Amino acid sequence: MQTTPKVVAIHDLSGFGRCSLTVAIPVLSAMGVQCCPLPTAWLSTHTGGFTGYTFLDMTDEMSGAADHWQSLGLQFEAVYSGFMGSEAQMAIVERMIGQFRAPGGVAVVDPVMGDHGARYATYTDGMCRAMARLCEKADVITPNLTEASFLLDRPYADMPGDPEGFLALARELSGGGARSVVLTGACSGPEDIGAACFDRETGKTELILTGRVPGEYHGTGDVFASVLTGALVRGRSLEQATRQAVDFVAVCAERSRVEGIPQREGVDFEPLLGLLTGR
Ligand code: PXL
Repeated sequence: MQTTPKVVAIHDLSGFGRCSLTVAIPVLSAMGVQCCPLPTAWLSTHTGGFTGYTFLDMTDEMSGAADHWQSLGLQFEAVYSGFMGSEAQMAIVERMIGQFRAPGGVAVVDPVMGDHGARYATYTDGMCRAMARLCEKADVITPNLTEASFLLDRPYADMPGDPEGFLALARELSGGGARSVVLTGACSGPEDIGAACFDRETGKTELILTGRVPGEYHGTGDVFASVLTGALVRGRSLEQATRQAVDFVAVCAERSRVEGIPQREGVDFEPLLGLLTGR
């Protein structure tokens, strides 16, 4: 029998508006992966499309939790991080990669910082600089185009819009092949959407696309990175994992469109979790 792989998921816990841990836990569980959550902050809702949300920074708890886990000798097949609550948390995640990534395991950093050219409300310049440093310690990063522009300290307006440009950008973000990159939001035109990958194992780049669903939903990046992480720890190649993530986000977006789900509530993924089981 294959043992159940374990992933430490370091993201916020937002009570309403599917994203972060409320996505990562069910997605990884459905994929047959044990998700061990380490919340970076507790919010009443996520910060996109809501006002007046509460925000409890969990920085002080994180180091203590890491110390406890170390005393237990825990190791994880993946250390997977997303939305951060403070600048200091990036250094804690870096330490956790060193402490907890099992031999042959993977550190997936989703450098959650913003979208559509703008930073998320709670992010500062210092946090974005610290996130760029954390990405250097990752095995796989999953930026969108906005986050790519922050990581490279380049205007969003200068980000590419064509397949060759997306592929070149994915390669550039790898830091000379030091890490694999899955750049989300890449496309070949208005009809499709997906990701541009650079795989450091093969040195190859590839565009992985699907039909574009009209509309926009919050938290799709978190669904994407969670499926990708689950697939990687289940032994899939970067290309296979990206294909599974691209396809799953597309069916979730399509269902949400058909059901008329408000954008800020995130994608209606729960009834679709069965698509992830046993694959
Ligand atoms: O999906 C990214 C994300 C995660 N967590 C929180 C957010 C956002 C984006 O707005 O606000 C709390």
